Amino acid sequence: MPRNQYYSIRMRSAKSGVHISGAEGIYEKNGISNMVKKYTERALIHDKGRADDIHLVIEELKEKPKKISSLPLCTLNTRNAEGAKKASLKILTSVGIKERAIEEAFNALEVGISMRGAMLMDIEGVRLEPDLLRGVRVTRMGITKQASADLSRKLGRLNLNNDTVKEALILASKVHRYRMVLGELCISDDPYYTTGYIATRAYGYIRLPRIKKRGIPFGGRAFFITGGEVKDLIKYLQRTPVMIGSIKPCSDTVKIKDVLARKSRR
Ligand code: WAQ
Ligand code: MG
Repeated sequence: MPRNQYYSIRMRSAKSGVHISGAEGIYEKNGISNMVKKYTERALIHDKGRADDIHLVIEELKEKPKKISSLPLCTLNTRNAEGAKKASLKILTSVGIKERAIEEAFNALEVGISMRGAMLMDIEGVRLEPDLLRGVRVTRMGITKQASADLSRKLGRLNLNNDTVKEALILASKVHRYRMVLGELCISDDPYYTTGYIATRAYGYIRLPRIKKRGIPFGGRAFFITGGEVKDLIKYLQRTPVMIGSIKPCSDTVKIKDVLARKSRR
């Protein structure tokens, strides 16, 4: 038996046919049973209700996960949805995404159709994903034990050490590693989770508090992409195993002008 064999564990749950929650990670063999327990409990205890249908997949990875570092994280002090949108426009247009595309993404996320995956949009806002209802799901990402401990410590100082933030940062770090991806907008579909984020390779992961009002049960993700093979991008997002092996700085509330001035290099 080879040592350091890795497994992708994925969970999704539903209640009366409606999606409740999903989670995933990459683990070594001796971590599997613990995670199966954790993910099952998560599906059974959720703000959106107790799942009546839980799917767990445990898959041995044939490919060694690619190790990358996380995006740096910070938070803007956005006061409401309008402020969050304004900040998103400022930051995302500065990396070449057209205002029209960002408006289009906000509109699509606000109509109330929850997709399982993310929209892919070109910089003009034209949708490029082959399945417009489902979107593209990013899978096969995880974090090493050491990096996870480091991330918990860094987020803990900011009072942000929870699965929602950690998992979103892991997902975004995988996504923005791919050159074709210019930016991302994310709003949780959890009715009580009102902080969203935008991300770009240069600026990192930028949290946007109060991007939606409490009680709204939908959200979504949009990846803004530039020229290249969409097929290859989708294959990377869905299939290439990637693990976060080191953590970039996580900072407290920052001003938008500081974000724009301080581009990190990856
Ligand atoms: N791949 C692509 N899209 C996804 C995936 C995935 N693996 N998982 C979820 N989505 C899409 C889908 O349309 C969901 O409705 C939407 O994103 C939101 O998913 O730092 O919890 O899991 O405090 O509800 C942001 C954390 C939390 C901000 C985001 O997203 C912070 C969150 P959710
Ligand atoms: Mg959710």
